[in-house]
Amino acid sequence: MGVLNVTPDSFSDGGRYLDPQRAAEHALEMEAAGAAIIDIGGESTRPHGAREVAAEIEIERVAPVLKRLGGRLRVPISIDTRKAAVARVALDAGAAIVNDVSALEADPAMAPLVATRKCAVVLMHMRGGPADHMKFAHYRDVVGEVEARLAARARAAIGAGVTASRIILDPGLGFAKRPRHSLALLGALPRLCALGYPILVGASRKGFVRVAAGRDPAALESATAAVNAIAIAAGVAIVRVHDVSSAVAAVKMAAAIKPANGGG
Ligand code: PMM
Repeated sequence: MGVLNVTPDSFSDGGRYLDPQRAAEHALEMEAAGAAIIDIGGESTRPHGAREVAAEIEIERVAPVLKRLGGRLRVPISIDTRKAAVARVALDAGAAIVNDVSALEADPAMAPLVATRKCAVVLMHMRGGPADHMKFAHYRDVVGEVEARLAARARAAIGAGVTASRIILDPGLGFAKRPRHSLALLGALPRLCALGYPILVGASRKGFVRVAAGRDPAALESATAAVNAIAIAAGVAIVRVHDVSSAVAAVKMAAAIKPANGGG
């Protein structure tokens, strides 16, 4: 899943794709580089100091990009939003997946929308909102608590009419999580995969990767690729990334090694 942030302030690519033409070109570049999904977002959710954005502003940012992409991408589009009004516009413009970092909690209209449109949905674990989630980064058993919460959100979605086979779960690395929490969750991916839903992991360039790799962009990309390879080897279905070429190489490599059938 290639990330396209149409925002002025996302932590790694904020401001680069505010021009709709440039954003659409980048989506096509990511597809050419091997992305299987393009995730478009108009609200920054970076860990510190993200500002809440009105639905109208999110729509003003993403709608022109969706319009330019209309029919030009072969891969599905995912809309990264917590707001039903934004998701509706994106679904009308052809998006196939709603990526909701609030796991359908922020907007009561979101679950019915996803259910009636029969789109896929990413339910991500977070506590609080984009502006204050780090206040809630306290756990006794981060893996157990995230696992239980994701299972509960999947049940809630099914209760609201969402088909189970359209649900994707995401531990929400870096969201209401200190680096040690994100690392513990990465160590427990087989357990999250055992919940029975495809798992999505977004590690790309996040703070806990920076802790390991430092600020050098090449080192950060290598460390991100390492996390992606490990995630795929652990059974993860989707990795959300900024640098698609490096992720495709890491994913292909990990997938090539994965079958433990003793063949050859
Ligand atoms: N991370 C960000 C934004 N949206 N969505 C999902 N499902 N999972 C994530 O980990 C996630 C997300 C923040 O990263 P960005 O600002 O680089 O997009």
